[in-house]
Amino acid sequence: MEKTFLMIKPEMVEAGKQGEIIDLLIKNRFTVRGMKQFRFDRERAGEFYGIHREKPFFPDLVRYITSGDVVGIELERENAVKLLRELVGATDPAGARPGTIRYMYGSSLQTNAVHASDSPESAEKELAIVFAGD
Ligand code: FUP
Repeated sequence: MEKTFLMIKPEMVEAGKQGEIIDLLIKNRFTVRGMKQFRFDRERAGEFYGIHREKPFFPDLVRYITSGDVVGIELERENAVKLLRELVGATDPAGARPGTIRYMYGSSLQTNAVHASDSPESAEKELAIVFAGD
């Protein structure tokens, strides 16, 4: 069974929307294998978003993702990575299709509600960072 990783971002946790998102995942037949609410420090956030380190939006992205608690969720399903990306929708909520999480809950390119791994390799790396030492 394929694994993937979903992260509920700070503005969603702040708004108490975790339950709604988890409900959507379960309704879409993902199995929750692990879950953790925590706050990134700058170092771990930089590691998590390491692929974006040279991008102009990187400092802002780290400031935002360390601004409050997030919920990291290990998920399992056949074809989990692709199906979760479809459920999550386009990076910019303005371009996300109706029915996707980012269409329903996203409000800007930065505050786009959730993160989902873009490949099995990214999922493995992100799960290792988030659940390290547990
Ligand atoms: P995604 O894989 O859909 O989460 O999107 P990316 O990996 O391309 O981007 C990672 C995060 O950086 C996104 F959640 C949104 C954020 N971002 C910005 O804040 N500004 C930008 O100009 C581009 C992306």
